[in-house]
This record gives sequence, structure tokens and C-alpha cells, in this order.
Amino acid sequence: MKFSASSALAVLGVAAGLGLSTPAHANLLTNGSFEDPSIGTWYLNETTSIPGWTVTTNNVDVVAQGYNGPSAAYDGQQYLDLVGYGSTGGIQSQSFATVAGQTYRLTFAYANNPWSTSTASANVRVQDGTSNTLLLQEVTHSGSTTNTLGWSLFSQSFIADGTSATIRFDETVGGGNGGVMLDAVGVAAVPEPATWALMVLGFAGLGFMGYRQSRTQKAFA
Ligand SMILES: [Ca+2]
Repeated sequence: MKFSASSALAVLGVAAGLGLSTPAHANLLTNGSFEDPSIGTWYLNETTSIPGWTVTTNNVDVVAQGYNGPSAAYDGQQYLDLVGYGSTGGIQSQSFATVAGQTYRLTFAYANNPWSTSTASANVRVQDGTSNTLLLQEVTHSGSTTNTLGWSLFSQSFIADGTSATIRFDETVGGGNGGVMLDAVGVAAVPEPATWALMVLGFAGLGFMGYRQSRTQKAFA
């Protein structure tokens, strides 16, 4: 097949029309970065009510950057301490729509409460609409300080088996002042092979157009 700039444009047009022109994936979670509501610098909000989330065990802390010394949030100005007042804590995301058989990627940043010398651990679990577990893993963190929380990054994929799913976090190790810190929780669909094929075609077309342009410029140089 002869590949022309116009056919490259057609491929790009098709890809764009299908919403596949960029590999950027929309986060299916609301308030995954715990920025809503803004609680102001230097404050901590011990709460059982966070937009987009249900507090399932005890209470949790939404923490504003600056409260734990100069250490920074991973994303934005606020993050979550999975243990509020007490020694346990848990949260569950709102239900989000899924397509059975589609692969999704769960990503988040985690650290541990810098005021404790204890290691902190939490279970992260993805459940389908009937509470079957699609992904279960324990994350463990230590060494966070008030200067730097030393955020670690979690990234695991799961395959949906129904029309909805939820993410939940449950503190397992740490106790009072030993909570796991969470930020930038996101879920996004992983592009399917067909999508990648379209994008590769699109990029090939762009490369070819660049080649044609440079040849044209040379011809006029
Ligand atoms: Ca945040």
C-alpha cells in the first residue's frame, strides 16, 4: 500500500474520532488526590467524610502539606493518613464503571506517618460489584521523615469481570500515629492492542509527513 500524507491524516482522524489519539488515560476515581475539600495549609482534618470515598473503619486524617514538617504531598497540597484518632482505619472508593474483560491499572503513592518509628502496612484491594476480589496486595513503608515522606509508587493491573468496581485500603500494621499515607490514587483503562496498533499507525504517519516535509524543504533549499 502506498502511504501518503493524506492517508496518515485519515488514520489520525479515525484515531481522534474514536478518542484514541492520545495515550493519556482518564482517572476513573473522584478525589483520588484528596484535594477536596481544601483544608488550608498547616491543618489536619480528622474525618469520616471525604468526597468520593467512604471511611469504612474508624476515622482517617486528610493532611495539608506543611502539617508534617516541611515534607510535601506527592500530588497537590493534601494527602491521606489512613489512621486518624485511634489505631486502625480504612477507606473505600466510590464505585466506578468497568467493562468486563478490560484491563485497568491502579496507581497510587504511599508513605508512612513520619511521627512513628514503626513500619506501616495496609492492604489494598480491588473488588467487583459483588465484592469478589480482583486484586489484593499489602503495601509496607518505613523511613518517612518530616523533611521528606519518601513517597513510593504502586502500579498494578487488574481485569474487570463486571460493570463496576471499587478500591479499598485497610490499615494492617502501624497503630496510633503509624498510618499509611496515600496520595494520587488513580484507576485507568489500559489501552487494548487494537488501540496501540492505531496509535502506531498514527505516529508512523506523522513520521512520514515529517520525512516528506524535510524532503520538500531540501528541494527548495
Ligand atoms: Ca494530593
